[in-house]
Amino acid sequence: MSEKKSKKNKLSLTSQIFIALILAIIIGSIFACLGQAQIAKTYIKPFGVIFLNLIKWIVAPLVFFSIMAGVISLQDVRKVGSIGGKTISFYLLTTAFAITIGLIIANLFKGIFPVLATTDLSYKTEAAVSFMDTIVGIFPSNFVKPFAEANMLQVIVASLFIGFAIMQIGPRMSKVEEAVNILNDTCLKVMEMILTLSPIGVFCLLAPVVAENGPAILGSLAAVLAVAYLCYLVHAILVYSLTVRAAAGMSPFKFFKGMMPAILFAFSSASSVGTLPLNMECTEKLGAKKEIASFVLPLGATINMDGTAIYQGVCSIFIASCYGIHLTFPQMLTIVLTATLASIGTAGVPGAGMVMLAMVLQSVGLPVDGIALVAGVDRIFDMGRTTVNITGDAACTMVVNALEERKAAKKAMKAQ
Ligand code: DAS
Repeated sequence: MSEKKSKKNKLSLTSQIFIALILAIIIGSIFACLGQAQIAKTYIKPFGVIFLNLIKWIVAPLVFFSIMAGVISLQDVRKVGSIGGKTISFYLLTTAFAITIGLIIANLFKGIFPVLATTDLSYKTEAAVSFMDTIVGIFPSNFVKPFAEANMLQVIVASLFIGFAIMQIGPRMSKVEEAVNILNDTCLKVMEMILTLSPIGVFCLLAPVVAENGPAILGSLAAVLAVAYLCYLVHAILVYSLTVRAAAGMSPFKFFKGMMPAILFAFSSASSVGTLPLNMECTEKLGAKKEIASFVLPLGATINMDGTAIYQGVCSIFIASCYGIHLTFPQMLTIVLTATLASIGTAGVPGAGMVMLAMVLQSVGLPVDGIALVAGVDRIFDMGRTTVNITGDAACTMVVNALEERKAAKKAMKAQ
C-alpha cells in the first residue's frame, strides 16, 4: 500500500512541477506586462533562492557518501578501474562531440545572428593553458575546504581515495561500510525532503526570470536560444539513442520515457546535482545496478556537461558574430578543447556554465563582456543544457551497466 501511495505521490510531484512551470510563465508574463518585475524579484525570488541553497547545502555530503558507498559496494578495485575507465572515456568523447555539433550547427545558422558592433579586435589564439591548472585543481590540499567551497571535483577525489582506503582496511571494513551506507541513506532522505518542496521552489525561481525577461526579450534572443535547443535535441537524439541502442540494446523510446521524471526536474531546476536522486531512481528502474548508478551518476553530475559544452560553442559563435568577428578553424579547435575542459570544471548548479563561458571566450581572444549579451536569459539556456547533461549521465550509466554485465557473463561462461 505505502509503495503504491509513494509511487502516486512521486507521479503527482512530477505533475506539480509541470503545473508550477506553467503558472510561473503565466504569472511571470503578467508581472512583465505590468512592469512589476521588481515585485516578483523582491517577494517571490527569495523563496526560490532558499530552495536552491538547501540543495547546495546537502549536495557535497550527498556526492561524497554516494561515491564512497558506490566504490565500497563494488568491492573490487579493478572493477572500479574498468568502470571508471569506461565512464571517463564515454564522458569525454560525448562532450567533445557535443561541442563540435554546437559549433557546426551554430556556424550554419550564424547568418541569422545580429551584428551589433564591428571591431578590429586583434585576438591571438592562445593554447588553452588551463589544462594543467584544471588537473592540479582537482586534488584537494585541505580536508575541509572542498566541502566549504562545494568544490565538487575535489570532493569526488576525496571520496575515491577514502573509498579505496576503506576497501583495504580488512575485517573491520564491514562496520565502516555500514556507517557509510547509513550516512549515504540519510543524505538521500534529506534530499528527498527538500525535493518535496520542488513545485514551490521551481515556481519561485522561474516566475521572476520570466517577469524580468518577458516574451519580448525572448523574441530578440529567440534565434540563439532556438539554435542552442536544436543542438541539444540533435545531440541527445543522435548520440544517446545510438549509444543506448548499440551498447545497451535498449529502445531509445523506452530510455527517454523512463527518464522523463528526471528530465522534467532537470529542466525546471537547472541543477544536475539537484536531479541526482531522481536520475538514480530512473536509471535503476531502467535496469541499471545500484552500485553502477551510484558511481557513474555523481561523477557525471560534476564532470559530464554535454549540454553546457553545446551552449558554450553556440554562444561563442553568437558573440563573435555580434562583434563582427569571423572565427578561424584553429580557433574552433581551441574552443572544442577549452569547452570540454570548461564542462569538466562546471559545477552542477544553476548558472555555472555561464561563468565558465568566460574561459572559452578568453581562449580565442573574444571579448569576455560579450557574455552580457546572453546573460539575461541564461536561465532559459540553462534549463535545456542541464537536461542534456543529466540525460548524458543516464545514457552513460546504461552503457557502462550493459558492458559490465556482458563482461561478467563472459567470465561466468569461462568459469563453466
Ligand atoms: N546548471 C548546470 C547543471 O546543473 C549546467 C550549467 O550551468 O551549464 O548541469
